[in-house]
Amino acid sequence: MQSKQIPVVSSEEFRRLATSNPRVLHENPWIVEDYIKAWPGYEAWQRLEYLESRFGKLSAFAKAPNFITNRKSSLVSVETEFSRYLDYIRQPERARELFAERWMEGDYAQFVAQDLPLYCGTLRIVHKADDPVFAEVEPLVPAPLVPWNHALPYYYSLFNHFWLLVSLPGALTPLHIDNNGTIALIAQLKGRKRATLYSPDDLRHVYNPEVGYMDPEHPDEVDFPTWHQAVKWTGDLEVGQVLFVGTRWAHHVRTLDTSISVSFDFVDQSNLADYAVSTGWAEVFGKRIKSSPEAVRRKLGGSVPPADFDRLAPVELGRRSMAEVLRAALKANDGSELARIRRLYLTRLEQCLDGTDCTAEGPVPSVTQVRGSGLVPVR
Ligand SMILES: O=C(O)CCC(=O)C(=O)O
Ligand SMILES: [Fe+2]
Repeated sequence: MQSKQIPVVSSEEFRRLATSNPRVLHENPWIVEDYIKAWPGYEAWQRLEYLESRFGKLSAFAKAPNFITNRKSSLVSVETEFSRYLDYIRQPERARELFAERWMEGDYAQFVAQDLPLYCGTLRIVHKADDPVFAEVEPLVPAPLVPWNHALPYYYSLFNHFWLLVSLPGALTPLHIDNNGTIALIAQLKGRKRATLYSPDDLRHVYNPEVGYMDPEHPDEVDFPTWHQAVKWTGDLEVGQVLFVGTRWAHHVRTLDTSISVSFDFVDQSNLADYAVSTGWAEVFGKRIKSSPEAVRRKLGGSVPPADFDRLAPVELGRRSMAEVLRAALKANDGSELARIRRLYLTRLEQCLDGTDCTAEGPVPSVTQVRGSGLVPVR
């Protein structure tokens, strides 16, 4: 098996690379240094006390591991408040008392037997594009990258994420792909994490539709007979560094020290087409419309025939409704950058809806991810 080190570059070097190659984030993973040290909140976000004062009241799910992506793995989970989870981070030996009566999947005995820290790895700290939280962590991406998330309707409520992740040594995020063709970044504020990645071309070696994703730390020869043909990209992410994961790159992350990170999924000029045809957001949107047709019908101005709410599959309904939302937003076409992005999104979505082409740019394996106890489209 071939192994490669994820390149570490300064933000200046990254600027040069990305300026000359708009697909730089998709060809291999990158670790970019230093630019997050200029965030207004950089120092505050390194302190658990600050994060507790800011987000302690949020409800939180903590799981061991973070989620599962292989049918043969199991998971335990608790539902709690983020402040209580931070008590656990400070004093993991108090897990039994802190989470008594709070086990959702499995129980304390199973948790002890698994010998894996609970991980609150999906704490949602923003709900909309203009959330004030963003001001503390600006810029989320280095120049010359320009995220287009703010132009995509409902982006932050359709399973795309900006999350705060606090974890103990040994905490595990198993191999997976982020939803919706997004590019992911993991920005490291405290402690270290070890990342292992595989390219979209190598997915067929590390993903088996019958079972799920491989465990890169203990490859199973029977379920993944060609795993050694895949190139394994590895790197240790240190404080002040940011890991970039391109569209459909599979990633596995092991926390090495008590750690604080944020993870952010984004869309820019390089992956808008992938986002437009992804089934993830469309399914979430379609299901939401099915469960609240009245509210949505009002919003759509009656442009999607009422009969379609029941008749269409969620993905199809989600796509059609998004096309309507975009057309309505574009009515007052003002020539702005926002309008230009929405026009591109709509054009790609219409190509998919008229049956011409729903395939994404790169190879698209029909992957699913097991998240918690349910199967969801790959994220
Ligand atoms: O930092 C980690 O544990 C992995 C985070 C991640 O891959 C995600 O949030 O999608
Ligand atoms: Fe991820």
